[in-house]
Amino acid sequence: MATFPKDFIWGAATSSYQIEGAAFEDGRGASIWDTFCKTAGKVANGDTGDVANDHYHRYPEDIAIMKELGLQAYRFSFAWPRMFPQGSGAKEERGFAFYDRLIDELLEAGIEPLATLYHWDLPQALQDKGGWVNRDIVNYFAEYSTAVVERFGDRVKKFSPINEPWVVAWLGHGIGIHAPGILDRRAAFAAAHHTVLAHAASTHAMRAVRGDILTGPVLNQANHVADDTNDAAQAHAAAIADAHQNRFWMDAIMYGTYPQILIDNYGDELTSVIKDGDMQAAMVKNDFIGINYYFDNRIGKSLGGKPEWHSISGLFDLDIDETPRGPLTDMGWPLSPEGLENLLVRWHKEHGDKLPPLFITENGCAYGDGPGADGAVHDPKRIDYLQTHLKAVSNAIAQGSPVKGYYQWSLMDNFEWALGYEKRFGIVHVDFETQKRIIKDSGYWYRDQIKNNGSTI
Ligand code: PNW
Repeated sequence: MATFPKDFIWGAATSSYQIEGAAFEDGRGASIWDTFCKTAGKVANGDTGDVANDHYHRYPEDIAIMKELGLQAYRFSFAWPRMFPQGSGAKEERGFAFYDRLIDELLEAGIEPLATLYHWDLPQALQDKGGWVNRDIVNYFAEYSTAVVERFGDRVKKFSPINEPWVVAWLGHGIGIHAPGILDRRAAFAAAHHTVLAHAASTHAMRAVRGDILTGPVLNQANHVADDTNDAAQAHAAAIADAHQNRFWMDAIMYGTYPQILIDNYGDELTSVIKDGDMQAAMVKNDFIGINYYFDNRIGKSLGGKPEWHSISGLFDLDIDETPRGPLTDMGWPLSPEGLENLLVRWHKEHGDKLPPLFITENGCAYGDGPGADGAVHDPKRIDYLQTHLKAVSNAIAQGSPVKGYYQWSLMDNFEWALGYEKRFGIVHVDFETQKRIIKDSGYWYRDQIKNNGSTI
């Protein structure tokens, strides 16, 4: 049995490039993902977001599905290049008008929007000026943030500036498996610092337009768990990993500091981009913190110089065995629901009353189940994943962690970035040939939990 507060918010999430399609319609400018997808060898099967789920045209059907599932809230993102094809300056009214239609239809269906301003589809024109590595991005992002709240702030009351700045910095600029595909630790530290400044600048810009909106970051967090905490190398690796993934943004936003261990180990790669006053500017009061949680990372013994599983550790000069243990999802990610509970309790203990309300802004898993002979999609492993993670959320709440809502990732199967359409995270199945949607068993299961406020979890 699980218990959730009466006003707990039950939602699901998507992002613009992953579902919208219509990549060349109504004046939309190119984004860095358009460019990346067309670069040979970057995305599985040569997949692109050109059509994706065709949500740009099928959003009424998708909202009808949300309604059928009983979703109370929907987290989506704006495509910056739809509204500012060149990133700044001239506006494209047809882009703004699309989001008017989407938001109005959501409200009509009684579904509360939570809008992300940046879920990785940077206007290519801004990348051509250096993108996240160029400090000017802070002003461009603030200008865009102002325009968004001026237009939509009458109807959208929850905003989040940047989705997963860790991924922007480290997958985009460190190991280059995401757009813009840069492999350079120094560039990644610069991008990371600029996401911190851009978060603060965007928050202030949005609040200057309206006082009645709630804003907060969305951070992808994980525990980094050493097999043997008495092993000095493992303990060191765990501390570095925790610092660059979790504490970098938490400490900056809450206290205006970066973890000393990063400064000690990477020196001017980080400090050279910090200007006087930056760290004071970084500190910003958030109305909530969004946490995206998928899995914990294992930190094992030295491999003798060859980091195995994913190469972020290699980038940080950490020689550890990261091979995950136990059953894996289609992403190769392990199952660690206890990690979600630990994380939520950790922030509550560390920050106490200073910690704003938390939302789980993403949580979910990829499994490839498709329609069976009966036409239904049976995905018991996804149900199990959602059940165990929601139980973890309820356990954390019982220990005092201020979690106020949960947005499942993802409403529907979609373009899973460099892994293309093969990895299916949806509680709704999508046939990408026909665009037919089928609610999976997990979708019906989630509908029942929403109805009961999770009381049978
Ligand atoms: C998130 N990791 O990305 C994104 O916000 C979604 O757009 C994405 O579809 C979803 O998770 C599933 O991947 C992540 O390497 C990408 O730890 C990579 C990691 C975590 C989250």
